Amino acid sequence: QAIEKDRLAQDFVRFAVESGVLRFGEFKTKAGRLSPYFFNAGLFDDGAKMGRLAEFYAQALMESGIEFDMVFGPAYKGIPLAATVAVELARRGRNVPFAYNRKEVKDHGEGGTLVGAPLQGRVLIVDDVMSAGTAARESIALIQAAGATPHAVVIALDRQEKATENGQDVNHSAVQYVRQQLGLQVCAIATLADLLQYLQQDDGSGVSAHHERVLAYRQRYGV
Ligand code: OMP
Repeated sequence: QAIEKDRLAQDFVRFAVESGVLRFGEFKTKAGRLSPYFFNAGLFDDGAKMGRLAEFYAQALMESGIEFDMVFGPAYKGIPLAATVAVELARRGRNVPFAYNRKEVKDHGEGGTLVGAPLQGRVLIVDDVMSAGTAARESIALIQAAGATPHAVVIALDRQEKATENGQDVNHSAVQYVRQQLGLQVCAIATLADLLQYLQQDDGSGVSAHHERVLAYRQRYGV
């Protein structure tokens, strides 16, 4: 099973690099760190790429054995993710309800901030990246406020870097915090370790040139 997961992760990293979603250069993260790589899920920008992405999420979820009653996509980037993952799960014989939130409260029409199926039972949050964990905490609070149980999180990429609390780096990652302190299960299609493994191989595409800088970044901010 570990081998399967490894293969899925390597296939996914290659797919993300080839789609131009995972890029190398100099990027500022939400936490203000200067990163030699950036994963921009918004660049899965056609039907084929979204379909393939959803297959990766569904496969990773099925391999993880995580149980859940419904999926939730946090605005904005989680919305198409939750929708397409729900479609892919249904295609694989597992039809579950899905919901998402809007960022602006609507005071007319249907009202409120939640759209889709009522939040209930064990909720699986579908999101793109976890770095410092700010986005995950917001989703968890929202699900709890609706009276449902935040049960698990599935993300495409776990950056495996130090979380921040009140602007200070701490010694655990956001994923570790969500797992250990909040008690949710977390499944990532790929991690920073998988990215480093991918960059180590010399397949002639030139990606190995980035290995050193990504490694230096991990030494500074990684857990
Ligand atoms: P946290 O909320 O700090 O966990 O950061 C997650 C968010 O960071 C994502 O939802 C993105 O907005 C952004 N992000 C990426 O999308 N890709 C990256 O490679 C890095 C980040 C980031 O800013 O840390």
